[in-house]
Amino acid sequence: MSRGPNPLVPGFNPDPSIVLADDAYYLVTSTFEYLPGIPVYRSTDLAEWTQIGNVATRPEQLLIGDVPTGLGVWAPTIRYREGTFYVIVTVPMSPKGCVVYTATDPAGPWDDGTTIEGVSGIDPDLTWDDEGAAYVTFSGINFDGGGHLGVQQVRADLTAGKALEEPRSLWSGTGLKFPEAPHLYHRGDWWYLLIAEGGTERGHSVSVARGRSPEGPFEGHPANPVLSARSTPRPIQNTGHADLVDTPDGGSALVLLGMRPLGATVAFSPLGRETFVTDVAWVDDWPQPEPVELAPRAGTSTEEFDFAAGDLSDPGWLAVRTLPTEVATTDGGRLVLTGDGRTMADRHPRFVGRRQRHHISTVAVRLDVTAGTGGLASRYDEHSWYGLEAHTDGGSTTVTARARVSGLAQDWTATLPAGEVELRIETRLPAGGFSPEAMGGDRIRLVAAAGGEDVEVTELDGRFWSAEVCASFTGRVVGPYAVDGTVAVAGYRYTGSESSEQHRPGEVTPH
Ligand code: 6LW
Repeated sequence: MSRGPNPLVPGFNPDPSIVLADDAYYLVTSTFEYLPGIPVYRSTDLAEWTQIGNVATRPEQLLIGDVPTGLGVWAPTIRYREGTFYVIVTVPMSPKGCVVYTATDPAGPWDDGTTIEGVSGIDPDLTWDDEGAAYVTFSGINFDGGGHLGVQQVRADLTAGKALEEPRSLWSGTGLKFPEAPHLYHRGDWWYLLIAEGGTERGHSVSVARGRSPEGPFEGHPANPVLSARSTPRPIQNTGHADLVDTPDGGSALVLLGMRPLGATVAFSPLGRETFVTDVAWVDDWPQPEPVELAPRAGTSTEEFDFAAGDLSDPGWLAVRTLPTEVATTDGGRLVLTGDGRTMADRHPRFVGRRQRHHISTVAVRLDVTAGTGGLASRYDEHSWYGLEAHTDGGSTTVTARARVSGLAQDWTATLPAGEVELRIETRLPAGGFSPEAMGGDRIRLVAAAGGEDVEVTELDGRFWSAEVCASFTGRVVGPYAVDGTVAVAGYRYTGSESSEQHRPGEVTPH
């Protein structure tokens, strides 16, 4: 039986990196233009995870206040050595560049980070040789337009923040595009170099090489790539960007990113790139990963916030290019957002949200919109979002459902009685078979309820808010926002579950 559950850490959680330290596992993922940056998840059994904090909880740690969408925090690596946790990451288009953070408690606080000069690229890995020399191995990129340089490496002084040599080229895979996400491990007599290649889309793959020293030379596995879902009907696609770890039962496993596409033919992934796990066997001193199997947790997962004091301190809240506490405050058991005219189409919306983690989900907020205009939105980025916006004026509340896809805009309006309004975003699996609905992504219902009335304002085809269409590295983040005046949120409720049916894009049914 394959290891699970899968997804292991659901929702927008790409580029996972993992470390085992003192009988606990710690896992970090990418956050791009969101703050706080780099969630830290903890597990003692490699199966159930709790977010215990974030690496970047102070804006000066990342300097992404104006970073272009999709850049920001890319692909962290977490490691542990002699009582200290290290996270190394690149922050493209921020002055931080390639930066190493340290902490003695992975829940934080983490330090402000030390930039390593002389590393031009993405996806840095950190390891030490037997003498304690630090190696940074990365995917080299010439940001002045020179393109991809393959996997490179430098010895580095982490305290002084500089490379100790010019980058050297290492083994860079089998020739597929974008050799990236390198991780180096010392096991027995070998150093293993694990990389991703093929790009983060359907061709994504894991390849491995080994050598006698961290600097190589490395020889590739004869059957590389050792893992890929490309051109298969597997329900988990895009598998790659892996990190190796020992399992509690004495074996090995990879954590890696993947996507769960929906739709009958061409398939769309509403939740973006998530974190998965799979077992690894060792054959002739080579790692041999198992295919990644879908194994969602059973039952319904619920999260509820009533905004009694301190509720925004939960580490799962996100805001765009700023901290959630800069956008919203709690007051008298309510979350208060103040608008300044900016909408969800702005690069700095007055919005706080949480990851959508299940295909079948409902997010509901209860709002007082007598002193302002605002609502509930699901965001991929400022070009791609949908939601419900409300304002109470006199005896009624006007609710507008808004859908935005890269410059295309459509609105629908409903009128409800005045008073507290509940706004709900509900997502469901697409229909089976070959109906027109089955050709799209998930089905999204935008619902408003007030004064005993429950109105479906519109239903949307979720393909337009999927990683494939949004061309985005992120996923859906759902939460309340304000446009004008003040909007008070009395409660936030998330429920999510998965179907036990396996969706296999493009699978041929024998008859
Ligand atoms: C990441 C790279 C990639 O740095 O996408 O999955 C980039 N592949 O390895 C952003 O997540």
